[in-house]
Amino acid sequence: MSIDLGMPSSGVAFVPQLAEGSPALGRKDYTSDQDVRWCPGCGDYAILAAMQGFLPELGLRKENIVFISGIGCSSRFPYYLDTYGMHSIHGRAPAIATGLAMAREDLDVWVVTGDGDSLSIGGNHLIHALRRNVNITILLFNNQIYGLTKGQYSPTSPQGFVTSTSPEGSIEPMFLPLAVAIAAGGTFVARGWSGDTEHLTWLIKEALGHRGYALVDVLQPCVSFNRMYSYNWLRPRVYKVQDEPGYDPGDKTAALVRAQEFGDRIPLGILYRTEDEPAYEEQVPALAAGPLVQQPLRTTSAEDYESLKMEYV
Ligand SMILES: Cc1ncc(C[n+]2csc(CCOP(=O)(O)OP(=O)(O)O)c2C)c(N)n1
Ligand code: SF4
Ligand SMILES: [Mg+2]
Repeated sequence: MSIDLGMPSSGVAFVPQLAEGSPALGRKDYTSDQDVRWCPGCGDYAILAAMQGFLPELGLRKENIVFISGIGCSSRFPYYLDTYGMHSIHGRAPAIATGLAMAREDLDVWVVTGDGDSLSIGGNHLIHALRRNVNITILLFNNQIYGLTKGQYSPTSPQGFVTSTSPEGSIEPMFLPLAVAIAAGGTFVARGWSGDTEHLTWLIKEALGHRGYALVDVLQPCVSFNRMYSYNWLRPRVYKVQDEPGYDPGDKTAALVRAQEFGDRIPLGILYRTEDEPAYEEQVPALAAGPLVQQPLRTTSAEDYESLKMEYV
C-alpha cells in the first residue's frame, strides 16, 4: 500500500504503511533508548524533536525507515531514533544511501550529515548524488563549524572567522551549499533553521514528499564552539522566500541568485523545486522489473559463462 502525501509523485510511494488495524505509533515509538549526548542548547535537539514529532504521522512501518549518517555531532542522529540507521564513514553517507535506495525502493532512506562531513571530505559525493537525483532526503546540519572535533572552521564558516585552525581569521570564502546544490542539478533545494521547528517540520515533510534527491540545509547553533551564529544572530536575519511577493521556486535562475544570499538577509524555505526530472532509479534498465532484491536470481549456464569468458581473452 502506498502513502498519499498529496504530491504528484511521492518520495515514499513504495514504502509500506503499517498493517491495517495495528496501533498507531507515537513520538515514543520513534525514540531510542540511547542517552542524547549533545551539549545542552545544541541546535541538533530541535531537528530531532521535529523528526520524532512527524514520523509517526506518516503511518509508515518503522522497519522500512533508515537514517544514514557520516561523522560528527550531527551524525549521532541515527542513535536517537528507533528506526534502522547507520553511523557510517566521513563524507560517504550519500554513497551508502544511494546503494540502499537503489536496492530497496521499499525503504524510506535519509541522509543526516554536517557541514564539515558533507561539504569538506564529502563534497564530491554530495555533488554527484544531487546530480543523479536518487530518491533520498538529506538533512544538512549546518552549524558552520566542526563541532565534534572542537571548533575548527568548516566550508560554511565565513571569511575571516577566527577558530582554533584559523587564529588570524579564515582566508577561504564561504561555501554556499544551496547554490552548489542547484548548480549541480538538485531537484529540491531548501533551508530551514532550528529556531522555527514548525517551519522546519513543514520543510522536511515537503522534502520527503519529493521523488528524487531532496536537500534541506538546516542552520543551527553550535553553542560550544561557534559563538557567532547564535539564535540571536540568526533570528533577525532569516526570512522565508515563500513570503516574498512573486517568489517562484520553479524559477531556477532566480533560485540560484537567492541561494547566494547569506549575510544581513538569509533565505529560508523551498528555494528551488522541480518535479519534472525522473529519479535515478526510474532510469536504470535493470530496475525496470523492480528492485534487484525482489527479482528472481538469474544464473548463467556453464557454457554461457565459458563463451562470455572467451570474449575477453
Ligand atoms: C577520515 C576522517 N577524517 C577526519 C575525521 C575527524 N572528524 C570527525 S568529525 C569531523 C568534522 C565534523 O564536522 P561537521 O560535519 O560539521 O559535524 P558537527 O560535529 O559540526 O555536527 C572531523 C573532521 C574523521 N573522523 N575521519
Ligand atoms: S559541540 Fe556543538 S554541535 Fe556538538 S553537540 Fe555541542 S553544541 Fe552541538
Ligand atoms: Mg558542523
